[in-house]
Amino acid sequence: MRDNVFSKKVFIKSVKDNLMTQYRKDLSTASNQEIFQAVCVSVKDVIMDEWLATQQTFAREQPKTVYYLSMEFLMGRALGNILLNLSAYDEVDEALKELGLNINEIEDEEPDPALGNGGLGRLAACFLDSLATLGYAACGCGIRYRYGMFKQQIIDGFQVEVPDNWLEHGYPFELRRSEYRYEVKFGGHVEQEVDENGKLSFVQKNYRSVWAIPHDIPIVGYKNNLIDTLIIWDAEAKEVFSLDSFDKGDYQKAVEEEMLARNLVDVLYPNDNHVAGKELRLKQQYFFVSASIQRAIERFKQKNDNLMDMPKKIVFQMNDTHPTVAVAELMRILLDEEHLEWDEAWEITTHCVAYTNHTIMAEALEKWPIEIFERLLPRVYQIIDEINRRFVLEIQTRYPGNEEKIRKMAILYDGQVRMAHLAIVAGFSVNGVAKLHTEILMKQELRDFYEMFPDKFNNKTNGITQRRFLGHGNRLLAKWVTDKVGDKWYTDLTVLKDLTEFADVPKAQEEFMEIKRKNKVRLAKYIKEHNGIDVNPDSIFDVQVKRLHEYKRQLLNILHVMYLYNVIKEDPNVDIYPRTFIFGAKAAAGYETAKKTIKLINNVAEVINNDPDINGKIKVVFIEDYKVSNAEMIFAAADVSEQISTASKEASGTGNMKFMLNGAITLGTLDGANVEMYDEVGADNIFIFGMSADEVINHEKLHDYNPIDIYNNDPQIKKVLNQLVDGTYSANDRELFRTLFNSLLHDKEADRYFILADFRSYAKAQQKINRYYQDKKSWAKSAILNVANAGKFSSDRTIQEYVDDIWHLDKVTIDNTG
Ligand code: 26W
Repeated sequence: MRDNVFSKKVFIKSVKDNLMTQYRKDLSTASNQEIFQAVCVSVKDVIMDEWLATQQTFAREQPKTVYYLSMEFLMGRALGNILLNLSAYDEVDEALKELGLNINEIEDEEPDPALGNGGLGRLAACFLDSLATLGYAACGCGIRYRYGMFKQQIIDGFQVEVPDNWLEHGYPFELRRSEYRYEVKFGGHVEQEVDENGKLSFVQKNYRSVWAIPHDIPIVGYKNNLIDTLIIWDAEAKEVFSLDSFDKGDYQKAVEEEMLARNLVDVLYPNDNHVAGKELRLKQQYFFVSASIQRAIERFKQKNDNLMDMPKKIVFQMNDTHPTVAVAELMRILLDEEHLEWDEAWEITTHCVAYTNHTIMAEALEKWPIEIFERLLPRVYQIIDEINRRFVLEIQTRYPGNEEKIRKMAILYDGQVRMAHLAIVAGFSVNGVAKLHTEILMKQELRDFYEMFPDKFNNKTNGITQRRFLGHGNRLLAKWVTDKVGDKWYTDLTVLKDLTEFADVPKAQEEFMEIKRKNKVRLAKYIKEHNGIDVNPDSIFDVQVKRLHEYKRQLLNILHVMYLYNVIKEDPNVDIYPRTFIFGAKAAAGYETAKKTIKLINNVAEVINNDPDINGKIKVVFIEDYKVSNAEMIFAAADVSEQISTASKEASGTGNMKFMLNGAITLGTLDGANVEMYDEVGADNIFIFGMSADEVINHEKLHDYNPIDIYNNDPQIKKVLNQLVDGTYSANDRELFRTLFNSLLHDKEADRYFILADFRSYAKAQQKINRYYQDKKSWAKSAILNVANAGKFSSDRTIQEYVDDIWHLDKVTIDNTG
């Protein structure tokens, strides 16, 4: 069937027909958005058949299914990716050309569904792509936020948040399935009842409830006819509120349920690695978790009659602590609705749920006040209380008389529910996302739990999908790679190793650098259009794109730019190869220091870019609204990848891998997955600087770090810091950056991310890069070797490890002849 629709002729006809039936327009009168919608309908026709075939195969073969529970899925645009995975991209490209259309412009019409903040959400999206491609039954479960991650505008150098109304024109790839809705209950109180068999049961009374309505989004496997599903849940009021309900009885209840449904899924919390502790967020968590578990159990029961077999067919992977209320919700359903005994329910739960930790940042640990929990989820709270009671007994048996252990490990403590503890106690697997991260969890953060449950702990180093981040994002390099080593890399990234032999070949080096240059020209054009800044495609593109957070140290990067500026001002002939420092980052709306850093970057850009003395040596660009769609283009164009977090703070990082795959050379600390990238690519092809994780952790323990000493003893650093408050970058308001200045020198925990401690070592590494780039051959060789050694960082590898060690899924093949 595919061949048919994607033969050029059939496809063109189908698009034209769709334009006619949907809009009564032809190509000459339709807008690009209308053409985009028409193209999507044509593509959807193909998908529908395969989607159905996949679901039928799953129903028949009953493979074990992973339910990936995640508050965030940062999918990025679907059209291009779907075409690529259907192996129809080139045909559609040509077909559109024949119609006088440019596929990129059509793709640009798609809203970028940004239902996530950053790394964790994008990882979930890569995982779904790999699951489908590897042939596993998977169901992503998330929330259909009406407003995703805000759009960022930069106005006068400041970040301004604009709502992201991604559903404005309708989302062509979702399928609303109101027939599969579930009820989710909040509030009220619990009553004990004795049923007809004399058994005690717990019933939630006087609650408010909403419908959870699933919307299915297809996850198209790469050339294998398999289509998995991402379900995003929308909330709907149980009955449309009308004034008539005066008569029907509970007016107040009707109003409250209407309000509940209306607000529940309005907006994604734009915090990354920082909890806001808002009650609505807990409601969101319970809402999508409850609906997803209800659905999983219902599906299971359609074909199985023994619930004790659930662990053979279902695994729930909890993406960080956000969905860990799943533990108690699963218990509740098994106890109250399926009428199992506690021990049976616990047996099932503890073999069905697994937990991934994505961060060691203390401020990201989710803890909910018991008061909120109890009020919002009274029965779920009772169950958590009982899980905690039993767990505390276990601690006491294991460590008699050791109150300290209870204090440190209990799930309920100090008036709070500690979600990570709940996840670890109930989960049969606890994993970190890079080797170093997992080690830190086992030795420091979760040490007591590791001691008690060593077998639960394991590492799964993150990965990225090469289909989107090379195949789609960097078509030129993808073709070059295929020419050199064949196209097997689409499903086996380790074949990139075969590029090694080309690293030393001058012709290959030239081709590679030419592709990089073309990608830089493409990005330069984007920057000109979006930022109005001219950049030189022959300069080094030095890029830091990621969420703005103090631990990621964008401040270190920009302070170094300020330092370079001083160096050039002092000696205009200094040997500095032209460099463009490119930033892209969103700051959480309430994160003042992060927002100030954005303003600083923009003000530094303003000063430096307009100073004729600089003579094109350095330029600073802040790319507005960094998101998945422009990220693909940015990775492709980068020469230097800045991965400069304070060692021990970045759990893994995944942007680092995307840059590497696109042949950028990493400038980084030995943090997160950088450590493993270093192991793969070798010391000659990566620039490492700064303190090690152990050193950082030691300073934190000893409280012996004093940034003032560095400030006082290093005149160049002193000068840069003083420029934060002497008007150099804020002539009209010298106090503008005082908070940044103080955060480095005078706050209680001054420079808690060791920026000054690592500054010299960073500057030195930057200087090495300056020299190395001028040796074009060596640079090209290293860059090619980065691509060649990126094989490990495919999310296909990661997913296969999850399957082998945690999920134990069955491989499925879809027969497409039927
Ligand atoms: C509750 C507030 C909150 C929101 C988001 C806390 C924590 C988060 C996420 C865990 C933050 C996040 O995205 N973490 C990133 O996860 C990536 C995927 O594993 C890692 O590569 C990054 O290092 C990690 O920061």
